Amino acid sequence: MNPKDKLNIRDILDNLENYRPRRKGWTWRDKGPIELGQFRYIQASPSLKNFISLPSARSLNGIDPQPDATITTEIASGRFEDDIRRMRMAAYHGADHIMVIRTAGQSHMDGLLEGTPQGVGGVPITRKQVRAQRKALDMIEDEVGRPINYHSYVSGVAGPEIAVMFTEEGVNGAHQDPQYNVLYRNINMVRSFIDAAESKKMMAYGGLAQIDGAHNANATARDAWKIMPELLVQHAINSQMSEKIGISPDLICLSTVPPAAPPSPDLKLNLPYALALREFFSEYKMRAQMNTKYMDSSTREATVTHVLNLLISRLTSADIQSTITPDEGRNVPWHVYNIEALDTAKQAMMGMDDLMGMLEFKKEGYLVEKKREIQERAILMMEEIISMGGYFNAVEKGMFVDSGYYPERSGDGIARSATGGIGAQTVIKRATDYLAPVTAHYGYNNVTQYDKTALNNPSKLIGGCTFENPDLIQYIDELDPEDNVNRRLDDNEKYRSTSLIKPEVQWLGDGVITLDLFFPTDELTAEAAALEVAKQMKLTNAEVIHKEVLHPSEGTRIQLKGTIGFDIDSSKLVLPKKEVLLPEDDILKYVKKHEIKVIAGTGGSDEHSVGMREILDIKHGGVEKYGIKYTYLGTSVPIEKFIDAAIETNAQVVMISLIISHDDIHYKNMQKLHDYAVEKGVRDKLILLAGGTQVTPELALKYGMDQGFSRGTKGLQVASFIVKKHKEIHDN
Ligand code: Z98
Repeated sequence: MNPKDKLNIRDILDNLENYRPRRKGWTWRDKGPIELGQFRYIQASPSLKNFISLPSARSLNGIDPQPDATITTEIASGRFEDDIRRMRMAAYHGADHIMVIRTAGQSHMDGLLEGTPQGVGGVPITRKQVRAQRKALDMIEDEVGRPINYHSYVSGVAGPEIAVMFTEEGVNGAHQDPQYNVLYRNINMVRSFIDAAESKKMMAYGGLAQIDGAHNANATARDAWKIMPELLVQHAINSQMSEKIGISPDLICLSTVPPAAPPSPDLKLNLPYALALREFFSEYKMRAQMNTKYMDSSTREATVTHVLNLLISRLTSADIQSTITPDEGRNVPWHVYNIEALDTAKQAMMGMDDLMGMLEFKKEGYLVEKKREIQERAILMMEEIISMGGYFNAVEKGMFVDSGYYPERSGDGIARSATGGIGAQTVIKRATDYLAPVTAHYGYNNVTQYDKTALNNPSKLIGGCTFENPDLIQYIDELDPEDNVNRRLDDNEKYRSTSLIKPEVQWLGDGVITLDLFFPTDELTAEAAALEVAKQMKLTNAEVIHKEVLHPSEGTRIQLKGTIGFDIDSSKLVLPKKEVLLPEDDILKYVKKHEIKVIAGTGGSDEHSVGMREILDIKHGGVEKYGIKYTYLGTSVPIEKFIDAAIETNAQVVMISLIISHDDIHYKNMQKLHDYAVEKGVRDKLILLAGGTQVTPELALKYGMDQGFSRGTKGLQVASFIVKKHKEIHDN
């Protein structure tokens, strides 16, 4: 794919029934020290083929060092076709683990849907959507030059069906934890564990990475940091089950969330916990997830907590680094927040590269004592669960997600009955001649009665099942004639195939914009005033998405979203010509070889010198930074003096600042400068540059200058022009 071309969703959907994933299973990043630009990084991974680097990389030759951890982004717009575009943007910013959130509470659906219905807060997972997204990611990973893992969730009573579909379609990772179903979705515990056994068996066959659900206890518990011992217990139960069923330990990922967040003493609570966890579960992988419990609508606050969480990841370890929080806490899962969170992770992780190569934890004192205390509490809890008769009995007695710091109990845990919940009484004992002719199947499968050689793969009886022979998969394109992607693509086709464009936050042509406002008043008034602004600006669906009191009476900040009702015709826009600047290093090298001298000043009766000084001085990146020497003649300099001084000092460049535009005096002075240079016979040798708020390049050229520079000009632009022109004149 060419970065200059947009993804064509219709092409992706074309012939989808015959698309086959090109690989199965999870891929970790290549890791190890790398040399990049002028630096050596230790906890790093090779650069991408196509990427967008951090803004500050502008001063570092655009390098884009990638951390060693797999970086996740969760995408949840509700339209899979728009999510695909976001995936491509995310990959350019360093995501190689794309988690598609299913529509809100999909665990409550009893079976798999087909087609491409629109979702709420995520997509209802279907084969067509999964296949289209895997196909798109196959293209995107070629573009960025790194494998991208595609991920969703295996839960609810449809769990095993979803696991089959994911394995068939080359999904690379999934959340799977029976405790999640039991505790948060009230699915019968017997059914959940049986389903989990089946699902995990298939995930093991498909090489999918598995993420557990312990983090949900953090998000649910009243005081998230008090359930630290239980988190270790939950991780233990799921990881042991997964390993015994056959998932390779390096694909068993513990979903760990730093349990606390500021204003609690973040690191004092989170660091001992992180160490306790990693010591207990060193053979497994850590999926470091953000703490959403204490996230609100402030992206600034969410980002700070995110960075503290990233610090924990660097102080301990993270194999997969999640970046969801600023989205999820704010509940505005828009393109821009996925990208911002990815950049936050990349920036913070590379900024903290090799932290533990320089530091060491104290061997005694608070940190080790607290770590051990958490571990002891977890072991005690596990022992009590065993003495109660096992997990099911413990859940019946409300042992889990209790807000007490174990062994303290508050009595507010989630209690479920072993005979109750969704799917209760649906588990029956397999008959003695039970047989399922499928490749990956948990437990008793009486295949040898038919074929002794089929013991290790019962699907041999039917010549291979859908895992070996994808042609057996029943592909259903669409079920709903209205709620499907074809309809949606038709509805917003004009934004794909004409020059019309519209601002968007998550869906093509959604027309949503955000406004950032400050009102010198209290919160309630500010909110009402913001909505009034929206009304007068003719925004529809206006909604306040964030407010921050700066002072109870002096002022409130409001962030507002609303929808505009018009399109922009991009073919009618007048685009400024984008000047290609020389790289800073090239300018420096050239000026070192060829001395360049400038005569500068404000011309005529112009006393405004600040802008010109900024272009000259090294402090704010003026031309001096590149080795160009200048003589500053001062303000209100007679026009002739510029040329005379240039001749006298052998300068090759004249820079004249002309702010005053009254009576077109700026044009007249440019012309005068040019004419006088001609009169003196030096025009060919001199580079004449004019600058000022009313000086456009077009007008400067018209009045005899070599170039004009307007408001917002930086020294680099001027230096780059001078070098290019100098080369041209002196032919070198
Ligand atoms: C995350 N987005 O972990 P529903 N299984 C497990 C889960 O943690 C989840 C689901 C299934 C966050 C947290 N987690 C959200 C173990 C969800 C999803 O019921 O369809 O929402 O299941 O990345």
